[in-house]
Amino acid sequence: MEDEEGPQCGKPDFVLLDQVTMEDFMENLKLRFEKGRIYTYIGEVLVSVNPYQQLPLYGPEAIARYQGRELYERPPHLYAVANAAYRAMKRRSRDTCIVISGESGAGKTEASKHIMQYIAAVTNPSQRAEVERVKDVLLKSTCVLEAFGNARTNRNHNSSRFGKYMDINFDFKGDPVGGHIHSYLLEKSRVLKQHVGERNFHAFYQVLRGCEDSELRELHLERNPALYNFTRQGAGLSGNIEFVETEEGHLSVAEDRLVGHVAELTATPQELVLRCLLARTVASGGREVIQKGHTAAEASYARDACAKAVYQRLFEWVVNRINSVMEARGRDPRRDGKDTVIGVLDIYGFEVFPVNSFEQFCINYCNEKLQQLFIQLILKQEQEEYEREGITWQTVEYFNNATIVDLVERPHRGILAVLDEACSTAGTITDRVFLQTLDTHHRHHPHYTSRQLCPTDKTMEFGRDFRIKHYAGDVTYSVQGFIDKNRDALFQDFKRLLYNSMDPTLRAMWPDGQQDITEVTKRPLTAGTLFKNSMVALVGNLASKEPFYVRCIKPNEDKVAARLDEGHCRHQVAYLGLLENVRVRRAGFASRQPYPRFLLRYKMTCEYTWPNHLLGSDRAAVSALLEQHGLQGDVAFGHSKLFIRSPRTLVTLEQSRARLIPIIVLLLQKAWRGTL
Ligand code: AD9
Ligand code: MG
Repeated sequence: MEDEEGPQCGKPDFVLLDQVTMEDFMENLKLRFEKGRIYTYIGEVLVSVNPYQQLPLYGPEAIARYQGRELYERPPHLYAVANAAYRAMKRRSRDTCIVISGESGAGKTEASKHIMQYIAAVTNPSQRAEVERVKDVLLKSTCVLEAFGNARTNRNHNSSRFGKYMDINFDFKGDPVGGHIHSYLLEKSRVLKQHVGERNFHAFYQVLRGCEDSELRELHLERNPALYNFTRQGAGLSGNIEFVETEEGHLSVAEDRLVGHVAELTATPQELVLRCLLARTVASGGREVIQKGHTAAEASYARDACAKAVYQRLFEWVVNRINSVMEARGRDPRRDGKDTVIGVLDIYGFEVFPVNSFEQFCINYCNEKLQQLFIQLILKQEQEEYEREGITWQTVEYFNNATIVDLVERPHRGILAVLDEACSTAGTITDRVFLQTLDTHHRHHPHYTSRQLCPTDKTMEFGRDFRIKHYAGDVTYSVQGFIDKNRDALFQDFKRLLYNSMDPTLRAMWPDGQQDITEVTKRPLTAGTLFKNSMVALVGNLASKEPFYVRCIKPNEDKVAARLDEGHCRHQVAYLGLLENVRVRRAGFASRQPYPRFLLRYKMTCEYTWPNHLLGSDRAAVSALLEQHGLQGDVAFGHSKLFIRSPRTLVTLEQSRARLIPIIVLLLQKAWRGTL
């Protein structure tokens, strides 16, 4: 095989390691990485290390090598996983999903793009126009979503600031006929504020850079991003609406001209814009309403809330637009049957910054949920497989992060519930009080601590920080702004203003602006609860599909090519539970392989099976092969697969194979040259 890996590239599957220790695991990972082999399996799970350089692994030729092959036939690759998910979907008409996880910068988004490209490349051989159209939207949508939803952070220059789950619908021919994107919690606070060294969403810079001069004039924008608070760090005034308060407490806008620009761009009356900026409407019992003037601080808060909401709704609008053009069109479900689906999940990775807020809390909670799913599915799958194949086995214990998930989402006492409670108590509860309540509830929780509970720990600030021992590491969160961000309030005045815009697109983004202030009494769900609900739904959805996993590893913190920091990777291998994954995979049985696959790899080691066997069934051939090696006592024969108990057996077979390969290659070369 032209791209067969030799032993110098290490083991293509961690299950083949002699022993499952961190040392052996790391040695193999490192060896492979040095040889440009960034992909390695654990059974059907793909481990991927970000190379931080372009490797010649992708493109049409590589795709062709994987197309229609079984997972084991070629060296480990994303294409093989995409292909396996696709074939499982097609063969068994089962919905499948590919879950890509790993910390920020580990290569999840890049992986999801390669998977999409693979699927696009291998489908629609008959070039149906409608399918081509859907594929085109699928591929191009990524770029648009990245413009609006990605930004440079200190951990990743192109960091996803939203979660994305994309379903691709396939018809009975196995061609993509539609798709749907779910987006999760965009980090909209970034619109206003970025940490030092970070940037706003790419779209802002792209507009300033890419628009013609005339377009910029129409938008009342200058090309230089340093002019705007949104697009540069630090303080500054020009180009941004600021408020001035007179000594008598009268509030006005510093530059009227800017209010005019907002009115023009949102197609709303200038005096209404001004009123929304300076005051809010409140219901004063019954149907009566009054105008209540803002303080300067309230006005700034309201302006910021509006800016964030406008951006968030714009983002949602973009997602909805993409969805509407990807909807499966012109299908007759009675004739065409049910679509099957491949879901691809690419969500923001676990992250730790010097200061972590509500956003990091949500992102890391999301990663806990996905880790939990991984644990459950891996275990479940194993059990089901043994059952299906008629083999008895013993359950293996391994670390379970359920307790951390519980700390966050448990009803009544969980962090999100306590936060909601704080938010529903109008105005009186401060972030500090919220923290105290957390301390009371969780003082004995093994994964929770704070400065109050641990006074000697100076890495946390008293009355401000709490720390969660996440599965992936400790993260200290500052409670500052938690209540505010969770409540996520926006004055109804802005909603109404934008609902009444003359611009139909803008208007359509604000349907809730229709409501009258006296009707708006029901408290909307908080950001945290909405996020939790969407995570629960996501996990339920993924669990209902046949999962394929890609576990991404970030090789170093400096984003440099060809350097694998051992300590850094060790940590990820540990928290991703990869060793446990290998152990579970080997528990009882180190390996299981369908009979044809086993033969393909080892048939050269036995005279009865090389080059082809005449033994009636593959199972009988495998049996003969094992007997010749004296290994028959170490295996169990399942209905369709061979289960191998000890890794030594595999090692013996591997060694035998490695000894023979050079001889066979030599023979083949001779045969080819006609000298045999
Ligand atoms: V985050 O959680 O969204 O912050 P990701 O998505 O895990 O993160 P991403 O895919 O964006 O990370 O990868 C980060 C960078 O690593 C990319 O911008 C590339 O420069 C680089 N990268 C990742 N994967 C590959 C690859 N297979 N080949 C080459 C890669 N470069
Ligand atoms: Mg990403």
